[in-house]
Amino acid sequence: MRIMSSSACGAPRDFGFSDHFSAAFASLAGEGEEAARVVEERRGSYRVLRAGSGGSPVEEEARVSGSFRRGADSAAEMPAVGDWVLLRASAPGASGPAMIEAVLPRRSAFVRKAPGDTAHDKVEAQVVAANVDTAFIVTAAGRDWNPRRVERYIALAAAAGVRPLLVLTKADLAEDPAALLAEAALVAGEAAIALVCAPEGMGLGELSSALAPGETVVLLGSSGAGKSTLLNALAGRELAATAAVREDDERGRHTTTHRQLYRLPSGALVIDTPGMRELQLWADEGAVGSAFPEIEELAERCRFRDCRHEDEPGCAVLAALEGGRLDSSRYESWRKLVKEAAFLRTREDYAARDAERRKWKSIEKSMKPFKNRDSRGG
Ligand SMILES: Nc1nc2c(ncn2[C@@H]2O[C@H](COP(=O)(O)OP(=O)(O)OP(=O)(O)O)[C@@H](O)[C@H]2O)c(=O)[nH]1
Ligand SMILES: [Mg+2]
Ligand SMILES: [Zn+2]
Repeated sequence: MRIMSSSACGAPRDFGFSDHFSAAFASLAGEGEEAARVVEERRGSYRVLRAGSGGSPVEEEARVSGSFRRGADSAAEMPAVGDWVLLRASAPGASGPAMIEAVLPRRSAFVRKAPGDTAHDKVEAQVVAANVDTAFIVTAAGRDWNPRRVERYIALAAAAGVRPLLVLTKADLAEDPAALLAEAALVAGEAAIALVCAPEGMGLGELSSALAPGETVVLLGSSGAGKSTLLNALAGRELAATAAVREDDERGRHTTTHRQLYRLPSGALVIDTPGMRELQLWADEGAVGSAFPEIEELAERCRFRDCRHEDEPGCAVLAALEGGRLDSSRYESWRKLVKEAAFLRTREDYAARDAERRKWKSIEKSMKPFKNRDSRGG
């Protein structure tokens, strides 16, 4: 096992290689394996960044090794942008990509339900970004504004163990910025809110607390919300392509097509992502609850500890709702998301059990030849 010297650590540190990962690396890395961070992913092919010989960062192509692929039980275990991985360089003189042998334990993972998955018996998690400190929930003033979608993102962030920050873009298009901010405050829960106009550099200072050197931020939001424009404004140069939204409905054109991690001159790391077409919840009821702190606070005063806030006597949530102290659309939204999370949990249990069953089946199968030989007494 090789422990990285502090000089070799220079480049990984610049990419968020904190003590957490350095400890994991020290205990897990095998001979000839280096730590590298996944900076780009396109359909099973990765680009990773590692420390070069002189300590300067080297970016290269990588693939997962055969043994890694065979050992992975689900899509969520595959490397994702932001992951720290154990990398084995291609043999000296040999061409071909380096091999990813393992993913270091994640500190956080932004997970969503894989899109287009309507089968009743299968639910797959997809890791959108790993080892993220803050999620910028990017939403534009105008027709992109959708408080219900923001609540979903905030629940997802809570489930990921990631701090959410609501970024309202296109401030110049807001008819009534004060009203927009007030509406945002209603759904932001404990998340901070920033109103920005990236092309003019307005409001960017409010994001600086999340952009300290070595901190990782992921940009999430629908296509055309202005994620890549924000990235470029923060970087001070054009790192990612942007394109005008459609005139008729203000929707984006899915300009960004893959997830990629960039390093800002300030030393912060920003993951730009493609706009999501559908945002399905991958959160438990606890994470949903934390997106609705006002309901959680009221719930403490319900008569029954396991109150569902539906029709129970002495329910403080229902009382606040009737008294107009709790916004009814917030209550409805909370109910909907809790139901969704509960439904997903039953599906998830099923999927987990099914995966386990299949695993044992294949182990049994591979043991059969030996068993048969035994029974023949050979
Ligand atoms: N008026 C105005 N336009 C903006 C602002 N920010 C971004 N835009 C424009 O919005 C359009 C879409 O911006 P992008 O940055 O490409 O959006 P995106 O979120 O990256 O979209 P995808 O990559 O498709 O997910 C571009 O034409 C930007 O110039 C803003 O603050 N004000
Ligand atoms: Mg983009
Ligand atoms: Zn109650």
